[in-house]
Amino acid sequence: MYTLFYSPFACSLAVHMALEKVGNPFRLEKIDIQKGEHQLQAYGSLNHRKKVPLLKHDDVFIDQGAAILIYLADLHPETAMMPPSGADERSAAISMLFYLSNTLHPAFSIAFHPERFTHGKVDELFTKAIEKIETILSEFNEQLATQDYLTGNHVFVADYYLMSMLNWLPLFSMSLACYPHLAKYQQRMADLPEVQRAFEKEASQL
Ligand SMILES: N[C@@H](CCC(=O)N[C@@H](CS)C(=O)NCC(=O)O)C(=O)O
Repeated sequence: MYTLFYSPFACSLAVHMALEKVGNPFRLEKIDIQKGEHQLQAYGSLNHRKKVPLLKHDDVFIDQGAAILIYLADLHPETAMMPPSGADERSAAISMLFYLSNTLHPAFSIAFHPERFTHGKVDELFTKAIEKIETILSEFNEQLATQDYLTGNHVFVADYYLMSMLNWLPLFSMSLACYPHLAKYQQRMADLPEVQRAFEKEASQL
């Protein structure tokens, strides 16, 4: 049995989408980061890094969103959430997942909490983070002019990860108006049943 420790509409949403795609019963444990529940001892005893997502799979605990996504894709090859080892598309799919996790997600983390990352000017760091996000959105917009999903014409777990982050743009008064291919991509992703189920369940938990 899987248990996902998540906060509504945080990056854990990507893992939620993947679990919906797998389709086996799973439990959701809400750790509301807006209320600081991730800082509480009860959660810290499960995940000393005090972040979501955390996945419990029987006796195994695994954190780091990208790692969890690969873990689930590997355990459920029938879902085709990652290209299999040896497939031509595998390198691009892994590379994209790492790019999201080590470049785009940290830019959002800085934009959310610039004060955590500098002893200097918070406003300047915030502006830099937003510029980084815009640069990456432009890059993806260009790629999506000629393909339906991030690394081609198949949905892989990196798409769930990006989808969870696109949802944060309005929090920074940003939109996809200047990124038409990315806007169409967001709609295409929003139409997927696993994405719809995850959104609906998390919206009901706000
Ligand atoms: N490196 C971690 C980062 C996870 C992360 O930053 N999660 C955020 C939610 S999107 C969180 O728990 N934030 C709470 C906080 O930083 O106080 C991963 O990739 O899973």
